Amino acid sequence: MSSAVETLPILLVPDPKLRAKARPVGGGDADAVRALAPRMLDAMYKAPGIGLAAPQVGELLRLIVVDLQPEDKPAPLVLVNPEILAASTELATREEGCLSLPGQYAEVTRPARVKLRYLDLEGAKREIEAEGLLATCLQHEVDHLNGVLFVDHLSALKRNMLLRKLAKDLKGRRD
Ligand code: K1U
Ligand code: ZN
Repeated sequence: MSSAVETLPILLVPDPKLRAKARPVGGGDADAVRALAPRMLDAMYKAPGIGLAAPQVGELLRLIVVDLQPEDKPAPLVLVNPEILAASTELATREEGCLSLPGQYAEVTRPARVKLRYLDLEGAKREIEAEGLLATCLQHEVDHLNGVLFVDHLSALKRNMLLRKLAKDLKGRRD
């Protein structure tokens, strides 16, 4: 008998769970979240990626994980019930990808800096101020908690092109 914990599969577009609004983590979720967070980090490192939101692994909870330096020395961040408290008026454009839309990339414009409030795994209130790739990644992950994908920030034309290409690529993988 094997005791190995299986890697969580990452849902792909058009899974409806990726379009649902996740619910806040409550006191009764503490054990489930403490078990889920390391499994999400494991799935993110293996993908590989720099962020992952619970809905991407089928759990409609407001929980995200981020690590911008997965191949260097790990610096995992686990954010429970993250909320964007402030966003700069200055914008930044950066190429984004998404583990739920494998192989698809596009330039997305978002606030350059953000301040978030969240709970850590011990339930302590924390705040983080971010700029650069971390700001982009945190906004991308919080979007996932609201059923929003990076393609929603694009024009309808670019979005549809990208979604059609994804459908074709995924069909190619299956055939
Ligand atoms: O949420 C996700 O789907 C993860 C996504 C996060 C993200 C990437 C880029 C900009 C914004 C948000 C990814 O991690 S896609 C993969 C990726 O960017 C990457 C993979 C390996 C090494 C470095 C980056
Ligand atoms: Zn994503």
